[in-house]
Amino acid sequence: MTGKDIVCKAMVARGPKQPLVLEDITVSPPRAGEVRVKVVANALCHTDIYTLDGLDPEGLFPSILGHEAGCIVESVGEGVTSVKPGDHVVPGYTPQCALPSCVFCMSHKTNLCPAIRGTQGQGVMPDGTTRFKDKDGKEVFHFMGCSTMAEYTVLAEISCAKIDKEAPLDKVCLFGCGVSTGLGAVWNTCKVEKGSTVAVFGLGAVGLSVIQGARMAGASRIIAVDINPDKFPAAIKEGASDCVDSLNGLPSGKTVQQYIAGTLTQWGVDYSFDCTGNVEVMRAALECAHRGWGTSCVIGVAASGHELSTRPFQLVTGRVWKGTAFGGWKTRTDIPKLVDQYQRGELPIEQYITHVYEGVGKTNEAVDALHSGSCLRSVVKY
Ligand code: NAD
Ligand code: AHE
Ligand code: ZN
Repeated sequence: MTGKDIVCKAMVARGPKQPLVLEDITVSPPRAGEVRVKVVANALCHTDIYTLDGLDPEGLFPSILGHEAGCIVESVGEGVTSVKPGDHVVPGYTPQCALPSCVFCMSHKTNLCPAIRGTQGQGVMPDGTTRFKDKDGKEVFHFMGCSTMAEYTVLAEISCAKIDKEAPLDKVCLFGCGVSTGLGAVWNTCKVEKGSTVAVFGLGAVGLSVIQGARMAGASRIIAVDINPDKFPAAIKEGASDCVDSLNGLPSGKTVQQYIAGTLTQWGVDYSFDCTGNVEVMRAALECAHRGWGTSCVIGVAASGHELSTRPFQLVTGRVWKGTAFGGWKTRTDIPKLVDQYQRGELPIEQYITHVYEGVGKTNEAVDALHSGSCLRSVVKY
């Protein structure tokens, strides 16, 4: 084991639906195969809030949430070779062990490396223990293998995407989750072709990045759907051709799926994406997909206990239902490439940063902003 304990500030999630608590925590040195990082900036994702609200069946308390961050390596544990102190990394909640024996890492069909998924879901490091203690010496759980609502955190080496040191960490932190997920859902999971028609349900950062990805893929028509029309200007800027207010803007007697497949289009869209986490919306997204071949992709994360339903006839008549985790990107190989694309000016992401805060202690304000409906991503700089 190398190094010493670090005492630093963190926002601790003490219980469901409670504000985060600013506390001094002790972060142990990284053990074999682990990396301790200084978190420079952390963006909030809807999944953090969903877990804080007690909706995640895997949610644990007390824990340190956060999984969309830009970090600098402080120290490394025994055997770590792919990063060194001073390197810049974006943590990935989907690791990439890259071992020839990992059928998932060796397959081009998926990014779902299961190497540490079991312990990650239990809120501990791969050896089954935590690196966080509160001021009373009690253990605090990790979250999604990241826990970036702390000034320092410990990651598995296989979760660290090493990126260009010139890239601004308070911007490229966004590649740690939402924006990468939306782009990857379009480019990797669905492989949307030029000329395709697309419908996007939910216009947060994930839905807007689906629109951005679809536009870049050459989609001919992009239908943007939300219950909050304030989201439409941003959707149009990203490339939406039609906006649908599914709460107050539908012709009477029509569901949103009937309006899209029947009125806006004859047979439905080639691709649809759920970016809400609402299972009724997931159903609508499937049912507005084109008869014979339309594909619908579930991105949103549904609350504990919620299940999908549709008439099997929808699938018999050629629609395909699929889903994506982190847009299919392989963390260590692909995040650095997305960052490079951003650096070259080919992939703008600043438009998603609507709120900025200074200091980890401001994270509750960032949470409130995300609840407000006017926020896409709030970035907290530590
Ligand atoms: P967000 O809260 O910023 O955006 C959600 C949007 O959906 C909002 O604009 C909201 O008005 C809209 N909405 C809510 N109910 C709706 C309805 N009934 N019909 C239409 N629109 C509705 O969230 P986000 O950060 O963009 O994340 C979106 C979803 O994606 C969340 O469920 C999040 O947990 C999930 N997510 C999944 C992955 C993955 O890998 N699968 C990655 C990141 C986020
Ligand atoms: N823990 C939940 C599921 C949460 C979930 O689906 N997470 C998404 C990422 S959301 C990022 O903002 C995911 O990629 N899941 C794959 C995985 O391995 O966790 C539950 O239902 O138990
Ligand atoms: Zn996320």
